[in-house]
Amino acid sequence: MDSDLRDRQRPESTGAASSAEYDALVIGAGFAGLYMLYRLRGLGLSVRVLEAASGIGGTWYWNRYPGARCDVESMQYSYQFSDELQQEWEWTERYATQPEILRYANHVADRFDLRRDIELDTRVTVAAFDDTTSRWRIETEDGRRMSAKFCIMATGCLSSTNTPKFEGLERFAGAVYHTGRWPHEPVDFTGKRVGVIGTGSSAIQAIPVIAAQADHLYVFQRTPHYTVPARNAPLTRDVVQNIKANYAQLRNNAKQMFAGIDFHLNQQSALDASADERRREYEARWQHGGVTFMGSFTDLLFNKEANDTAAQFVRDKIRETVRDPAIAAALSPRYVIGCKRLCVDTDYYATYNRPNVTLVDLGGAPIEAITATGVKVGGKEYSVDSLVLATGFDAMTGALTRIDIRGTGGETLREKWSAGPRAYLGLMSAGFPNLFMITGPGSPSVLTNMLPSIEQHVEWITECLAHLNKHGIKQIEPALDAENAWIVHVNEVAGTNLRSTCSSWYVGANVPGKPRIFMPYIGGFPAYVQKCNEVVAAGYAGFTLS
Ligand code: N01
Repeated sequence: MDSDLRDRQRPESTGAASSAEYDALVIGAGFAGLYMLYRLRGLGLSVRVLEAASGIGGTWYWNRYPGARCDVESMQYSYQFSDELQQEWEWTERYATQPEILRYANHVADRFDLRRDIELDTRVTVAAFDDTTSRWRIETEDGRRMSAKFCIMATGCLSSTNTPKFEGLERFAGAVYHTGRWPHEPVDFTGKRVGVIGTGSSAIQAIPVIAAQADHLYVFQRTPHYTVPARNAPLTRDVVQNIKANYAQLRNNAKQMFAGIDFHLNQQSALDASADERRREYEARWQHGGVTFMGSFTDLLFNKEANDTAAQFVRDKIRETVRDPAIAAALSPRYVIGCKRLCVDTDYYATYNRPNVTLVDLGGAPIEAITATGVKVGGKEYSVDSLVLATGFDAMTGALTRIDIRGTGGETLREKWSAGPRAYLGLMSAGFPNLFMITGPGSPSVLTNMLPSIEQHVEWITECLAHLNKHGIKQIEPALDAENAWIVHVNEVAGTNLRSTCSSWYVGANVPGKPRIFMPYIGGFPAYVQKCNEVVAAGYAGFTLS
């Protein structure tokens, strides 16, 4: 790397320093930040990764709630940039548990000697672009300052937790846990009455495990979510060896798929199939387990009538599983299946047959209040000793807007995004030169397997920085018209998909006051990658390089 990119390089890459200067600062040490560090080092840049947590792993560091595991299969929810890594690492279950994924992240950090450039317990509060020096000034919560030519946000899509302003929450005398900020010490619910608020993916994983331990569990449900069985199981030696022998093929197949996951997508329309054929297909996928249920037919997310057939199949399963018809009805969603993110569970519906579990259906109404001893709903108080808030995240934008990010002329990202996020390809936002986002809003991100999406962004950014260096370019940012055109496209594509039709965190509906915009790009991983590659091939079309 020549002096253009390294002009203010720190003399060495270990140890903290005040007012330190780097080529690049990466915010976040989850899977995105770790790989970004590895690649930037490969360019010969001085890099520092700043991480708010006391350990690496991002979402897998924080989300330690009972039952937490990934619902993308472990052999695919892993890096592919190093064949040695993917050959040597041994996943033990079809869906890896949170501790196993965290061990994997730590293994990666050690294997590639990443830790010496990561500062833990370092929360970034300010990132401001200095127009005179063309550098990003970073301030941390503990008052340190650093600067860098490039600032890369690896802050995650689901990392800023959402705690609704429940009236009286601060008065609750028992323990309160958020699934996204679970304590590191074991939490024992034995003999306790526990209240879980929320029934999204986190709750659906936690509820069966907490129910098996607690004296009594109350589940406060605002909206029922669809969930399909995981059918988790230990990975056999044969399965692992077979995948490892053909890993490149599997990874390539996955890249051709909408969600970046290799699986069999039935190309038939649900409406062209007979009722019997549909039942057989849904049943086979239900028995197989996992999110690939939505691949039963090609039009489930494009045609409401087709979608209804899948939704009805799941409602029938709920009725068959849950003995009390009134509870089964309350657990049965009526909206488009796959609109809110499809959940994957182990024994979720069956848990409602347990005598120590009570479903409190809010019927869309708000929780009235939290008292010192319980949760008040419809004039009735449910006494609990502990509260679990499984209330999700300020998704996609929260981790970015809670940092005071200031671009050219002092414009804040918060102001710019006040009516919804605006970014070109979800990678950069006009007015914020040399600031990159990994899996930002407007990229496929949360609609895909996050690992290949992260790798694609990291590799795009790496190639971009190498290009800038090669051509002596100091600054890159999107042209406003290209950014606007991309947002129009993101919205147009969203409008063709049933996923944009309900209240979900994809549209910011879970956070009061958040603008309702479908935030991820729903055109699919292959189309998105093609667009990114075309932009590069055309000399970074849509970007201003100076
Ligand atoms: O959060 P959520 P999550 N009063 O937003 C309810 C990923 N993930 O943490 O549906 C009462 O889905 C809210 O109700 P409603 C995955 O992408 C992955 O579960 O808005 N209730 C909902 O039921 C997932 O989609 C994995 O009406 C309130 C719940 O809280 C994403 O993270 C595992 C409320 C929040 O559900 C987020 O999942 C876990 C209020 N004021 C998570 N506010 C795996 O890979 C909110 N709720 C397995």
